[in-house]
Parts: sequence; C-alpha cells; structure tokens
Amino acid sequence: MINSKSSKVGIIMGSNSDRKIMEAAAEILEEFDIQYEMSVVSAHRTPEAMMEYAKNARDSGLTVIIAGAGGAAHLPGMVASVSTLPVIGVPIKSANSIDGWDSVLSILQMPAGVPVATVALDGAKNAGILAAEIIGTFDDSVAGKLEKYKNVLTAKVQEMNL
Ligand code: RP5
Repeated sequence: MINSKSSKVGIIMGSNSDRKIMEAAAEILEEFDIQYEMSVVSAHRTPEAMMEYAKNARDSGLTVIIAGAGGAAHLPGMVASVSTLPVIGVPIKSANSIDGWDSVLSILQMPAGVPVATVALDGAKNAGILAAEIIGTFDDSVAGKLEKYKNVLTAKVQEMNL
C-alpha cells in the first residue's frame, strides 16, 4: 500500500551555511507528515560522496531529492545527472554569491535531458511543497493535506478583503 510513510525526501545542501535556508523545506514536509533525511554533500568538496549519494538515492528509499547550493551551484545538476529521481534545486544567496543570480542560473540553465526543477532564490519552502505535490500524485493522504493547505492560502487572501 502506498502511503506517506513509505515516501522519503532527501534534502541535501552544499554546506552547513545553507542549513538555515534549507530547514524551510524540512518544516513544510513535517507539516505534510512526509519523511525526510537531511545531509551536507558538496559537489566541489566531496564530489565522490555526492556521486555515491546520487547513485544510491533510489535504492536507499528516496522518492524525491531537494538540493540546495549557493554561488557556483553545481550540486543539484550533478545529482540530477546520475539519478532518475526528480531533483528540485534551491538556489541560495550565500556568502560567496555575487547577488544570487549566479546560483539561480547555475541551477536553472540545465542542458536538455537533465532537468532540475528550480525554485526561487532561497525558496526552500516551495521546494518542500513541490516534493509533496510529486508524492501527492500517488499518495492520496498527501494530496488531501495539500488540498487543505491550498484552501488555507485562499482563505487568508479572502480575509484580506473583509
Ligand atoms: C556552496 O558554497 C554551498 O552550497 C554554499 O552555499 C556556498 C558557501 O559554502 P561555505 O563556504 O559557507 O561552506 O558550495
């Protein structure tokens, strides 16, 4: 039987300095009762560990990967190059970013054949929601929670006009 307990999201980031941003993905996954694991894997500083992580991701039970990095942000694309799981990229405005565009474009402008679903700069919350939506395509319980979440968003805007 498919349920949210059998899906797991892998959240990875290039450095501990990305953690504060990436925690937003973990928090929203917790709201949807979706399991996740979080770790630091660097494309440039631990390339072999990154490849091992990406190659084993499916067998280790992951359903979706969320990868965040700043500056010359190669982590999401490199993980996507060897994994058939959907990869969601979070560009991060890090200390070594010029202005954030460097990270956005490094993650966004992937060549044909190797997609990375890129969210907004520092948009880890949306990465978590998108991961939930992917899981919600086959897990009715998550789909139901997403529907409630969207209804709350709608109600909040409606309240602005009262
Ligand atoms: C990137 O370099 C990381 O994803 C991080 O955003 C940035 C800076 O890393 P630290 O120098 O803070 O470790 O690879």
